Amino acid sequence: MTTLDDRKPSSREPTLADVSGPSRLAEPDEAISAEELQLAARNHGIPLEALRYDVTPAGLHYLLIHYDIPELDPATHTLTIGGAVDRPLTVTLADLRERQRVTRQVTLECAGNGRALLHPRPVSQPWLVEAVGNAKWTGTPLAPLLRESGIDPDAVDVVFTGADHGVERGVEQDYQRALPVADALREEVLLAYEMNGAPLLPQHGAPLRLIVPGWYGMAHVKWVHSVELRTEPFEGYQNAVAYRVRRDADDPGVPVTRIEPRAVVRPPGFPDFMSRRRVLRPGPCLLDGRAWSGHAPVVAVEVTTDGGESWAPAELDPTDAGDFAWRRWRYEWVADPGRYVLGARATDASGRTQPVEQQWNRGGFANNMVQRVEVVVPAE
Ligand SMILES: Nc1nc2c(c(=O)[nH]1)N[C@H]1C(S)=C(S)[C@@H](COP(=O)(O)O)O[C@H]1N2
Ligand SMILES: [Mo]
Repeated sequence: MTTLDDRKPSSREPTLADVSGPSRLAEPDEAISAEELQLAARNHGIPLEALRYDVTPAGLHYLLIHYDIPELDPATHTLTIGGAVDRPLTVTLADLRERQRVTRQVTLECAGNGRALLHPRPVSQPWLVEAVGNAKWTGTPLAPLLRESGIDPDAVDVVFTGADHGVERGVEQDYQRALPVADALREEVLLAYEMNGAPLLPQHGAPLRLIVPGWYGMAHVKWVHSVELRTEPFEGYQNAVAYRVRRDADDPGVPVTRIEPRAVVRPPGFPDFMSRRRVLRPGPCLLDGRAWSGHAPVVAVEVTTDGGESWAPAELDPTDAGDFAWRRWRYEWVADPGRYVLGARATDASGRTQPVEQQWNRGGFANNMVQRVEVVVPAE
């Protein structure tokens, strides 16, 4: 593993580049490093058994925090709306709470979900399939506030700035992400101050975060304090450098936006402590899990017990949770003694579905390869 000292030749003055290397791919047989483990310990995934809950309890929801959780006081926190507007606004949390109040169930998934399963592995937060959660977010719609500020007709992007600060590949920055104006004006987009009926927890963006239903996690800016309209496309790091699907380092790539369809299996039976492989008693067994897509509602889920060789249709539970919440699926299986590799595949109303083989890209983004759950059914 490269250490800080390896990168610090004594012959020159230190720079920000000394704290972070370039983005890189792991060598073919390179094990997960202590740096990746450090990120994995900070940014936990949902324990897959928690797929049992329609609404993910806050402490079981996945987490992704690029820098440090900032310290913000809800009593004095303000949100400014400025830039290319006629009437710049500053509102307090109390002002936001007096506005229209909306609660929406939204499935959040990190764009890097699945990254650590890719070959070669992009070195970053090493997610397997657990970077997902489905919560009830309460707040006020963003669009009316934008309209009240009088958007310049030439505005193209809306930049959201969080209070967290850090450095990434040598670039010092506040966490900032832009949305095209039309996407920011969607009626579903919320400035959220509650999660599952309680004030936001520090790690989930307290006291205020953006919720962009249907989009991968990076768009849902936490600890947001500034909203700025721009008449030129935003070229900040998290839009122009990170979060692009690229074939190689020179490819300008395409921006990561909406969530690709995915179904996950709630692992049946009980696990081995180290390997997490499952042990299941022979006989009838209900397989279930969750499925979601940010493009269009999920219309079908299929199940495999042989690692994707053959597929059988699952049933979708009825739902009133809205188009941006995951949906439960179920499948009646009879487990005969043997070894199995379980997985599920979602298809949405736009026709998008999931590949069995990896769709590789440099950052490991938007990878919705079918999950593999290894199960052993011992003969009794
Ligand atoms: N300010 C700020 N907002 C942020 C992030 C961040 O590091 N800073 N991480 C983003 C990413 S990459 C994801 S996946 C989601 C995770 O949200 P959660 O931790 O509430 O699940 O927050 C997004 N919003
Ligand atoms: Mo993310």
